[in-house]
Amino acid sequence: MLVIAVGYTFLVPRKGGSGGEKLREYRAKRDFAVTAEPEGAAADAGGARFVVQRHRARRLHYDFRLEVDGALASWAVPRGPSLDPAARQLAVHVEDHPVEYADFEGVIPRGQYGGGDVIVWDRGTWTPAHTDDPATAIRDGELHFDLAGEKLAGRFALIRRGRTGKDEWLLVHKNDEHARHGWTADDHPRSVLSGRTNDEVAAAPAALWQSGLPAAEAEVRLGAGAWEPPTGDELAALDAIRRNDRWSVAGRDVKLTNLDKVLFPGRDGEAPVTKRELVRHYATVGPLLLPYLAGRPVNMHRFPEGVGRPGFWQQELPAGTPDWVRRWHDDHPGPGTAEWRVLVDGVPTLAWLANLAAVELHPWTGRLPEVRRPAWALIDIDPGTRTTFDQVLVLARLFRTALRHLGVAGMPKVTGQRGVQIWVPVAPGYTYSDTRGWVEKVSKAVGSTVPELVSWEWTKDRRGGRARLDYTQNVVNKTLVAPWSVRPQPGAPVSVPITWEELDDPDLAPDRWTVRDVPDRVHEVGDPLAPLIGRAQKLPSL
Ligand SMILES: [Mn+2]
Repeated sequence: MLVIAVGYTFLVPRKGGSGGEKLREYRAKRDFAVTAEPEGAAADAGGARFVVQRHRARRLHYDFRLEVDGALASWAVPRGPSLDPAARQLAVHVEDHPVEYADFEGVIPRGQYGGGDVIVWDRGTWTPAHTDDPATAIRDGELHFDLAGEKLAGRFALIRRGRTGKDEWLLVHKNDEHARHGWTADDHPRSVLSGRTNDEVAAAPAALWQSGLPAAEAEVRLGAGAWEPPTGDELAALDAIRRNDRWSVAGRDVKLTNLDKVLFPGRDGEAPVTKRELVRHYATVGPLLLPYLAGRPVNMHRFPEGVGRPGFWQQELPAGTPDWVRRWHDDHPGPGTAEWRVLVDGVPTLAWLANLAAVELHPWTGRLPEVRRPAWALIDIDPGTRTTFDQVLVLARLFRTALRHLGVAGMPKVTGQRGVQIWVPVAPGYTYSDTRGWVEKVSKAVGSTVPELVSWEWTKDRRGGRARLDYTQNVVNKTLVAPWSVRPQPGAPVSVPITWEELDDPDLAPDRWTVRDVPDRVHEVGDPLAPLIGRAQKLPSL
C-alpha cells in the first residue's frame, strides 16, 4: 500500500492575517464534524504558491488555487488547465479556501459539500504579472500570472467573462515557450504528491481530516509506515518517571499516573507486569498496531484495578480526554453504540489509553469515512471448553488449505488466549452481510470435514465443549481483538500475527508471546499481516 505523510514543509500553517474573514463562506458550507477537509486557520499574506486539485465530486473538475493574502483564491475548471494556447477553459470563481487545503489529498465523506476524492494534481509557485496587487486584479476581473509547477508552467491569464450570475471566467495559456498544442489535463492524471490516481486514492486514502480541530491538527493518517516508535531517549524518560509525570513522546506530553501499579500477575514465576510495561508495549508496537486502528472506532476493554478484577468495556470518549486526542462523532449511532469515539491515530494516544488501563483494543475494521463497511473478512476459530490447541491448529490448517485453493490472501494470528483468527483483506464496497455470508460458507465447508471438532450451536452449553467457527463476528461493532493488542491474562500475553508455516511449529502456543517477548518477535519476524493491509481483494463467489 502506498503511503504518503502529508507534510507541512511546503506549507507551514501560520496564525493571524485575514484568512478568518475570507474563509467564512468556505466554513459555512461544510460540516467539520464529518468532512475530512481542513477547517483552516487564518494564515499570513506573503506566500506565492499555487495548487491544482483534481476533484471527483458530483462532476469531475480541477480546483485551480492561487495563494492571495493568506487564503487560496479558487476557480473550478471543469476540463482542467491546459498548456495549449488554443484552449480557453471555463473557470468558475468559487469561495476562497484555507491555505492548509493546498496539501489535502484524500476523501471527503459522501453527502458532504464536495463529497468525493481529491488529489494534488499540480503545485508550485506563482508570480503576478503587470500588477503587484493581485487581489485588486481579481476583483477587477483580469489577472495575468506566471506558474512554475510540476506540470503547468509559463504565462496564464484568468479573465472574467461578462456579467453572469455564476462568476464565470476563462483560463488561458499564452503562446510562450511552455505552450504545448493539444495538451490536456486528463492526459496527466497522477498526483504530484503521491503519484496516485483519484481511483487509487479513493480505494485507500492515506489521510483524512477530522472534525472541528484546527487545520494544523486535523490530519488523520491511515496508512502503514506512517508512525515512528519512541526514540531511545523517550523510552529512557519513560523508565525514569518515578510514579506520576508527563511523558514527552512524539511531540505530545502524555500525563501518566501510577506507573508501578501491577496490572497483570506474573506468569510461570516471572515478575508481575506493571502499567509502565503496558505503556511501553503500546508505544513501542505502535507503528505496527496503528495501521489497524487509525481512522476506526475502537472498543476498549479497561482494567483499572488490574486483570484479576472485573474490567469493563468502553466505547465512548472517556471523561477528561485531552484536547489533542482525535475524536469522531457518529451521526448514526446504532443501538448500544456511542456517539463520540476516540480515534487512535498516534503513539501518544496509545500511551494515554494504556495509562487508562485500556488493556485490550478491539477496532471496527471499517475506516472513516466508510466505517460501516468492512475492510477485513474475519475468520474466528473460537475454542470450546474441551477444544485443545492441537485441534485449533487442525482447523487453522484446513482454512489454510481452503484459502489457498480459492486463491485468497489471508494471514493467521494467535489471539493471546486460546484461539486463532484469520484476517482476510477485502476490497472497498463489500457489506458486512457479504463478508459474513462468505466466511460462513468457508467455515461450513471447513467444519464439515471435521464435524467431531465443531459445533454450530448458538449457546455455549449446547456445544459439548467443541469449537465454534464464528462467522457472526462479521458485523459492525462486533469486534475482534486487534493484532498486537494485549489480553487480560497473567503475564500480559499479546495477539500476534504469524505466518502460515508457523502453524506447523511445534513450539507455537496461542499465548506464546507476552509484552516482554514482543520486541524480539517483531525484530525477527515483523508483522506478517502488514502486507495485506489495504489490499483491495475481491472475494471469489462460492
Ligand atoms: Mn472542488
